[in-house]
Amino acid sequence: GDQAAMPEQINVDIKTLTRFLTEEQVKHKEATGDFTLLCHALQFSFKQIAYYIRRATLVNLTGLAGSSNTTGDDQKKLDVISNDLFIATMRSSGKVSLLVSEEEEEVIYFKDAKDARYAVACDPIDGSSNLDAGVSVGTIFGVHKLAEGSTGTKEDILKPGTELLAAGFTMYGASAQLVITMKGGSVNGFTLDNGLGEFILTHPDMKLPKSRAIYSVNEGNSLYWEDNVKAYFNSLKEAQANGKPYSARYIGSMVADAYRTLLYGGIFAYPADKKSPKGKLRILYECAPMAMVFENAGGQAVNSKMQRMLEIVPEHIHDRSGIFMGSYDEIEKVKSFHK
Ligand code: AHM
Ligand code: MG
Repeated sequence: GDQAAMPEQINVDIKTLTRFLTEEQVKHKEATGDFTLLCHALQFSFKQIAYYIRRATLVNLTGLAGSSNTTGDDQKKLDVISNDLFIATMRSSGKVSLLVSEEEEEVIYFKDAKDARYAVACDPIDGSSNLDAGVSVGTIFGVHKLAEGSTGTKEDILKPGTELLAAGFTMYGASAQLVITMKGGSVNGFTLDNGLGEFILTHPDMKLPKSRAIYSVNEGNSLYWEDNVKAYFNSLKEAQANGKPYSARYIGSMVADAYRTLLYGGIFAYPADKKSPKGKLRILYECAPMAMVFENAGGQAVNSKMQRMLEIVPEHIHDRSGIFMGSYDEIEKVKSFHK
C-alpha cells in the first residue's frame, strides 16, 4: 500500500518556533514575555523577506536601487525593501528601543516604544551580490538588552558579543532556514514550511563536527593576505594525514557558507588583509552573531589577531573585523599558524 499516506506517519506533534519560544519562556520564571514577542516580530520579518526574495524575479525586484549605503556598497532593490520591512516590523513590535542596520548610517531610535528593553543589530540581506543569481542569501541578527535604567543609547549596542541575549541568522535557500541561539543555550535550526507559514524545528541542538577538511574563503584575495594566513591556507592544500587535501567551498554569502559549516564542519574565513586591514565583515551584525552561534554549537570564532570574536567591543556601529570561524579543531589549527 501507499505507506506515505498512512496517518500514523504524519507528525501530529510539530514543534513550531512559536511553540519553542513559549516553552523557553516558561523555563524562565522571571520572563515577562517581551522577549518572546520580540522573537515573534523577528520571525515575521524573516517570513516577509523570504516571500519577496522568492518573488523577486517575477515582480521586478532584481537589480540596483540606484543608491549606495553607508559602507559604500551599491544597494539592491531587495536590500532596501528588506531593510524597510525589518525596521517597520521592529518598530511595530513595541519591544525594540534602538536598531542598527547595515543599510542605515545611524542608529535608529524608536522613541515611541516607551518600555522597550531591547537593542537589535541586523544585516537585512547578507550576501546581496548573490541575489540576482538566485543564490542563497540571508538575514543576520543580534539582540542586546538595555542596561538597567537606560532609556536606549548607542552604548546599549556597542557591547561585546559575550553580552548578546540572542543571535542567529536565516538563510533563504531551497527552503528558508532559521538558526537561533540564546545566551548560554544550545543552537536550534528551523525550516519554514511555506504551506503552514511556520518555522518548524528541524535541527534541534545543532553541534558542529569537531573537524572537517573543508575551507571556505575568497581565495582571490590571497594576493593581499598576510604571510601566516597564506601559509595556513597553503597547508590545507597539501596531503593531510589521510593523504588527501582539503576541499574548497565558497558561496560568497556568509549565511550560506556558515550554514554549511555548521552542518558539515570545516572553516569559514574572511581575514583582514593588506587591502582591508580592518577586515570586511561588520562586527555588530555579521561577526558577533555568527560567533555566538558557532560557540554555542561547539565551534570557535576568532578575529585576525586570533582573539575571541565575542570579546571584541566595537567602537563604532559599522566597525569591521577579520574573522575565522568553524569547527573547534580547525580554529585551533589556524591559531597554531599565528603563533
Ligand atoms: P553584504 O552584507 O554586502 O552582502 O557583504 C557581506 C558578504 C558576506 O555574505 C560574504 O561572506 C562576503 O561579503 C563575500 O565577500 P567577497 O565577495 O569579497 O568574497
Ligand atoms: Mg552583509
